[in-house]
Amino acid sequence: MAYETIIAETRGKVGLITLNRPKALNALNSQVMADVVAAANAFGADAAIGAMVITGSEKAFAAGADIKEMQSIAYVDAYTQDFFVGWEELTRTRKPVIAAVAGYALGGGCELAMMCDFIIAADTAKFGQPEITLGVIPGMGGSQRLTRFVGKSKAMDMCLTGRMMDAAEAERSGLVSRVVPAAELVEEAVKAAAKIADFSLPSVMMAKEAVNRSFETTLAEGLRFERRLFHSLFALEDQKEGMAAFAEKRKPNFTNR
Ligand code: CO8
Repeated sequence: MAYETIIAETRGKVGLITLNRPKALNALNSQVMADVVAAANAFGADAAIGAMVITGSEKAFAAGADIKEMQSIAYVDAYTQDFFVGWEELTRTRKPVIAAVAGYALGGGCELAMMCDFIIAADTAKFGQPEITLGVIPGMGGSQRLTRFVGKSKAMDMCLTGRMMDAAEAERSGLVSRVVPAAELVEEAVKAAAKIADFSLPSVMMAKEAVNRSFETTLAEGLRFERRLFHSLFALEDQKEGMAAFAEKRKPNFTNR
């Protein structure tokens, strides 16, 4: 399907979404939100797809929400329309989503990356929550998700000063899972997604659900939830296949059943 502001394509079992507003450094307007959510939902519903990658350009993953679209919004409209709540739909995608970030991931761009399941950064990546410089604050999860990723002190530093973090600092502080050379970013992210897509989809989905639950509940409840999911995997043919393949020293042939 053709979209206005993104390119959606498949690489084997991987759905690749590339933000494509080069003249605005991939600033996130309402159309980008609609396109990304629609593409993620389409890949989510496609049985041939096991994982997704969201990326931008070499210069910018996304330089934030579209300031020019936002600047004249009236409070009453922002509130009654629950401005940008639509991005939350992306976080309900049940298949894994990897953010592949090169260049600027600022404001809503950093927040979009953090909505994904993990972030692979190019050595050129720069993360920041510069909303304070515009007289506002993060509005797509920056104050909440960044704090969970990097802790209070660094999150406060980023949100209050608006400074940027480079890829090395982002890796050191746990914001990104790995840093790769810029020229290999998309290839590495697609490779990671392809690896995930080769595993048994139900177990991949449960792993994602279990890790995400740790953000929303107590340790005791989370451990119980994880154990119940673990038990339920023994109802799958893929558990029998995966363990038989190990015992027989061969590669498993998962069927997602
Ligand atoms: N919105 C709209 N247009 C943008 C944005 C943006 N966020 N960022 C860049 N652009 C445009 C520029 O206006 C420029 O357009 P034009 O050529 O027509 O003038 C073009 O992209 C290229 O940008 P620059 O010329 O500025 O490129 P530089 O290389 O000189 O600078 C920077 C790159 C440093 C990234 C710079 O563009 C910049 O500072 N951008 C803004 C960064 C920012 O403040 N982001 C936060 C935005 S606010 C936000 O994200 C809030 C999220 C929460 C919303 C949720 C609501 C509920």
